[in-house]
Amino acid sequence: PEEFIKEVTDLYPTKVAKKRQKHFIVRRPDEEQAIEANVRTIPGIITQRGCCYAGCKGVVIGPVGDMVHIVHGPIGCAFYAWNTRRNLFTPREDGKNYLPYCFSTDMQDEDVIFGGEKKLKQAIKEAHEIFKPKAISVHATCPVGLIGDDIQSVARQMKEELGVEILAFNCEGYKGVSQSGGHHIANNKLFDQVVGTDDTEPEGKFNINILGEYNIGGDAWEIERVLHRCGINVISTFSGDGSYDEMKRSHMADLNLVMCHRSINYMAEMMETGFGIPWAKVNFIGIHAMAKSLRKIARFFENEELTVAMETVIAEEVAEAEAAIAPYRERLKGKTVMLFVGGSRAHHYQEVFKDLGMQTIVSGYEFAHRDDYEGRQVIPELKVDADSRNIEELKVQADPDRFRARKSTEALEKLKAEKVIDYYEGLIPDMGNGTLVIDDLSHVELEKLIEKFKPDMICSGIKDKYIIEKFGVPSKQLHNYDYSGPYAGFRGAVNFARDVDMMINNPAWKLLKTPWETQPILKAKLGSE
Ligand code: CFM
Ligand code: HCA
Repeated sequence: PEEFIKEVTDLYPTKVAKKRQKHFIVRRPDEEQAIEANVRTIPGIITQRGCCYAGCKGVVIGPVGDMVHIVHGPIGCAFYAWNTRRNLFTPREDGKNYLPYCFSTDMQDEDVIFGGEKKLKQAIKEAHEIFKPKAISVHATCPVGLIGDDIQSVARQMKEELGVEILAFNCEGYKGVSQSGGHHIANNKLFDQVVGTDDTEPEGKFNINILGEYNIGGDAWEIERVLHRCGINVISTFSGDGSYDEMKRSHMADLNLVMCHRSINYMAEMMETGFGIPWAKVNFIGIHAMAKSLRKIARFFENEELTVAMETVIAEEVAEAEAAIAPYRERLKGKTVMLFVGGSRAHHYQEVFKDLGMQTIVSGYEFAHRDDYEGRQVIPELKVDADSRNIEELKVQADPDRFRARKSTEALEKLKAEKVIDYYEGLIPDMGNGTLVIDDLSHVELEKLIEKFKPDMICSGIKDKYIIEKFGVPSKQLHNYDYSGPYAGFRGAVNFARDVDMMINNPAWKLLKTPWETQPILKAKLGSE
């Protein structure tokens, strides 16, 4: 692997090579290893990353199905975020579901020159008149920030005029260095304007929220199915199958489960400071990861009845899922895989591959921060650069009326010491000796990885799926699941095993000849050297 890093970074001009080298790690379990992450992608390099607007509207806010989400900007930004992320939603009693719609101000040259505020007001008014939603969100795209439309003041005015909550997000695409800034902006406003605004007592005995679960391909439904069987009441999910009303009362929960740490750790921390709700990092991907996460919940509640119920459910569900994946495991064990996905799945999915006897040889995130790689203990030493300073950090204090300690100080300290709450160890500690970790993988690096390590499968996204497959390697999309799913939970793991087997063991790959096997290809160096 060391040789590989040299070979691949030698392809770059010297300055670029020096920068990129810091984004590679050869895993050595006896060393403490640091990686460069959450910094600007070098211009000219083909990255898999997206923008701030994608992180705010596309990822965190978009899945809330009973709100109207208006994209303020030229139509492309709205169009490309229209039902492309496979976040599914079940309408509640009111039957409202706006996810199939695409709402946009469709900004034209004229609006860019003379300002788009009038058009935005008109759009909010129309959406309100036609659909009467409980709340409306407004998302700013790049030109809105450049011309200086004051969407916050428009939101205030229209809230007053129409009497409906309006959340305006200044998530212009260029803010920050990736989607990640958009997650933070989305978390801030949800915390500020939504969470803690309805004090209805929850009905369940063990009340939780699931944070950072977006119901891609129905994942949240499978997770909830199992939690309900155990006797857990899910007040709200941020934000898969998410409902505005449910998020308003999420502060009544006793525990927050954090699935995707990257996109929602801000909310977990703010809810802990503001309302006293501890959080526990979970991973529902893979049979054993799912069982382990359930046991963490049982440990937190320390209730005999719940623990017994959970163990019964685990025993039944594990046995059923193990039996179902056994034939696939037989055909998949020993296969190698590489994972390059967003900010959490490159870690989570390693567990389901372990269930299948497969080995992760290279892994990396697109836009995660160092804590998602190295663990949360590095947070105090993280550099706040100009790009991060660009994103507001809310100063949160305990809510004078709503803060409630969920357990005694001693009990909480004990759970912290046991790493049950407020703890995430990151991806790197789980990587095996000699494996590679690569941050913000570039296109040329991906091609070289395939040539050098010839993996049996690469998990990635739409930007590189077909390039990988042209190399004769099957590529599984871990963002949209190649239109399949759910993959979370016990039954999800079985679906995943079936789909991976279908891909890897498809005889078609053996028939495929890549162009360089039959004809010479040009070799060139990047840059001016
Ligand atoms: Fe979290 Fe996500 Fe992900 Fe993410 Fe994403 Fe996604 Fe992802 Mo695509 S919130 S970081 S910004 S788990 S959209 S549901 S699949 S890159 S690994
Ligand atoms: C995004 C959304 C995305 C893209 C997936 C992909 C998703 O980053 O804006 O590149 O295939 O999950 O839909 O991550």
